[in-house]
Amino acid sequence: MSKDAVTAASAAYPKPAGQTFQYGTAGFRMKADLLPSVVFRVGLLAALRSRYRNGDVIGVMITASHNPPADNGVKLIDPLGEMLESSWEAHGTSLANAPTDDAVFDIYTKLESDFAVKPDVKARVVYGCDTRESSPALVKALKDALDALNVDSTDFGAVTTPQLHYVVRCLNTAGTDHAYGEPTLAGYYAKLSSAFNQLMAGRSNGTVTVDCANGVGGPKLRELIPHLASGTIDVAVTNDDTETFSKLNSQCGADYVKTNQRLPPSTNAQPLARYASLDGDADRIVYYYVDHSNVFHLLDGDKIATLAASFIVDLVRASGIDNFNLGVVQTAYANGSSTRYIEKLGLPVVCTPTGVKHLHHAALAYDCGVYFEANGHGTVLFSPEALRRISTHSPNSPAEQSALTSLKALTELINQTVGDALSDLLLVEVILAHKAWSPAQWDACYTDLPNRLEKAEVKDRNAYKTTDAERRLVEPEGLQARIDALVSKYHEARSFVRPSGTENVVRVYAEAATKSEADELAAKVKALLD
Ligand code: 16G
Ligand code: ZN
Repeated sequence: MSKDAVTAASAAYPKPAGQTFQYGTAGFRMKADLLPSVVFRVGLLAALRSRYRNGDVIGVMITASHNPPADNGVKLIDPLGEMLESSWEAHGTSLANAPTDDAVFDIYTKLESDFAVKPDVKARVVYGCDTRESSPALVKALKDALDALNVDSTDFGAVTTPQLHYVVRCLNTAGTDHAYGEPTLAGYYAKLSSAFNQLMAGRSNGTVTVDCANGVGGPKLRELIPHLASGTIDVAVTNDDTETFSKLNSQCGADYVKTNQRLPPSTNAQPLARYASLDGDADRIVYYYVDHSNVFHLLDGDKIATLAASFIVDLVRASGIDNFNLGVVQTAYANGSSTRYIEKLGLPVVCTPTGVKHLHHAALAYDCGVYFEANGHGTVLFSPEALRRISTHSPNSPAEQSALTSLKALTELINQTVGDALSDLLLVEVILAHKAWSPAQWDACYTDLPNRLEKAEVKDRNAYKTTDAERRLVEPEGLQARIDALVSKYHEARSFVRPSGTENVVRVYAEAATKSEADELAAKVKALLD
């Protein structure tokens, strides 16, 4: 590696003056025009990480998910398709904040020597982006960094975030006994659809209408649909205009539906028909429907988690597999009714801080860990031992055989690297088909407590320190006691305050027995902040 090559390439991407960057919960995310230097330096970090991992393939995804069209972002994907190991986030932050090209190079070489990275290991990186107008220029910045370091790199173009996670895992497991699949989009569609078609054999589930947030999920869902066996489901694709950049995540998409708890205005909703919305990079999904009185009902990540957990538990029992440990992982945002429902099912449930990496990590503790954020990001993980037991179990009856076959197919249908809206869509469709449930029957499992999410601009969000999986504040001192005092005045109430990991705000969540109580509690807690 030559210093000149790196500093000369870096000079084309000067750091904007006066900006401080931080690798946060979802990588770097901000207005796209501030990002070229950050993306260039993330390219260097990806190369270093790959070499540190002895040439494992590292992924770089350029996306700002559900954020507005003017934003963009970048994050790294670790070898098995997980989020970047948290201890490396700080290295991303220090590279991004290096004031000069020389400083960039010095930090890179210092990390190289601190990690004893061997000089002869060749880095391998794959990358992709969502459909934003700013993506091609950022991809170019990334490619320039990879080329300056002579990295063996592959451009996957516009892909969903989970598709890139899938490819990374496939590449790193190829030829092993835990090979994950063919490392191409064709391989991804083949894997999901063959599992889906097997699970849907002889079943038909009617129409589901999918709002694609005018993001990359639209074209990718259209690529998936022809692989689904005819007669199984009919997927009606809406909000899939990726040419008009300003439409991305605007008045549509999973975040819009979840935050506003209402239909995208473009929906012509038919009573009891199924609707789903993806977010801008298709790693989140929520379902919803309107009833006969035209009242909107949201089926969010909590509802998906409970649906999946109860279905899998039933299949495991019906297969004759015992001592199988299934747990559900949620965050503080999970509706209190969902938590109580899971407890009633007799399943363990744990709460972690917000952010996929925390949930994912906690889910690894189980034979089968079901994790979802209420906002619709989630998946199901099967441990290697659970997969081994499922594949070697001998059924004692045709009924056990049939349940076991379904269980095996489910492990193929679910994207186990990260929450994946396309995989989750097929999962929900399969479960509803097996249970012959309408969305209203699904919804009837439990009734959400009314809730309210607010954000507050405060002087310093870093003054807010939480504990107990973000459910309680330890600082500012005395504030939690005042929140507790308010909460005690309402029925079935709960409220918490946490600093956002992606925006310069503090979030306030409240739930209570009635809508007016939840709204009032949220407003009163918000009024305590400064
Ligand atoms: C990020 C997280 C998402 C979380 C959100 C919370 C990942 C990939 N994404 O988008 O899971 O719900 O942050 O944002 O981890 P907040 O900290 O601003 O509330
Ligand atoms: Zn997303």
